[in-house]
Amino acid sequence: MDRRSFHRRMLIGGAAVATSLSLAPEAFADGGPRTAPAGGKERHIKLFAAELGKGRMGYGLAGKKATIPGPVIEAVEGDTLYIEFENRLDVSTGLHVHGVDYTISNDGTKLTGSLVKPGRKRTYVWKTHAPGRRKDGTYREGSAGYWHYHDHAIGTSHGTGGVRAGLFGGLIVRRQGDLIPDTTHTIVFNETSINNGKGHAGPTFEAVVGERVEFVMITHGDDFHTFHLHGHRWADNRTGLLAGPEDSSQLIDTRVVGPGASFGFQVIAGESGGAGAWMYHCHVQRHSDKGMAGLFLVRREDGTIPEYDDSSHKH
Ligand SMILES: [Cu+2]
Repeated sequence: MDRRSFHRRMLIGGAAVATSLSLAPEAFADGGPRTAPAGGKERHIKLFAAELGKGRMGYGLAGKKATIPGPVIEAVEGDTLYIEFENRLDVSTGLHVHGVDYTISNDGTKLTGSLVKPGRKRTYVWKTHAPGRRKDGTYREGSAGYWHYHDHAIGTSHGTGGVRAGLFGGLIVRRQGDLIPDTTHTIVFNETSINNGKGHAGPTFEAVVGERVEFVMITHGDDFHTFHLHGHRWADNRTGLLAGPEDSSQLIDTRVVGPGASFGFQVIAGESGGAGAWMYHCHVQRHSDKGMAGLFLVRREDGTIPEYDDSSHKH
């Protein structure tokens, strides 16, 4: 995105918030943050699983490379996702998803006969729904949330080998009107690695002050961790954002996470502390001392970062 137009958007967005404490989409002036459209669409995605060498495996979108973590898949409540999944591995695998609606034949497990043999394809159908009322009048929650998908077949019938190798990715289901970020990053604590990186260290994420940055945070493996981001905070609720002054969700900058869990949030990069090399890391000291940390590099508009020597951090 062009930085100048971005900066202009931020100023307008800031003014809108200052005059109205509501975050309802209609509160934004022209040029304010984008919001999620109405759901109800059919989304067709081609996803594959492939070897990445040295025992690593990843997911990729057709025409692109497989990565660890796999691509973030997005939907709006009411959408149906048709995931045409191709198994390029030499073992059977499947797609197992959390949080959304699917029939047992879309479970992605051996038990349910919903795996894909090497070289074969299968379309998994993931549905989502908006909040509503059941026939008995009770409230039914919607599908919106920060979810994830992963292998549930390789190594053991729980996918212990596949997940260890890197077969996982984020799934975001938005509610109509949810704020759309400028960028989204996935952070996966997998055993004591971050995104299966070398020496436990996580990737460097970059932003310019004022950008709306979203993080999807997933945990796998056998360990519990405490996710922490320096200089920023978020709300402990579905979106990570407070809806307004009456929203009593707790503001946090750490969150205890365990295997199979996921959550997400958005921050305005450097909103309160400005530009800087802001660390994110596991706050279990034994884990952070092993190197379970990464950087959220927030630059000034001119590209510089205070108190930070780029050259000393190049690996
Ligand atoms: Cu940890």
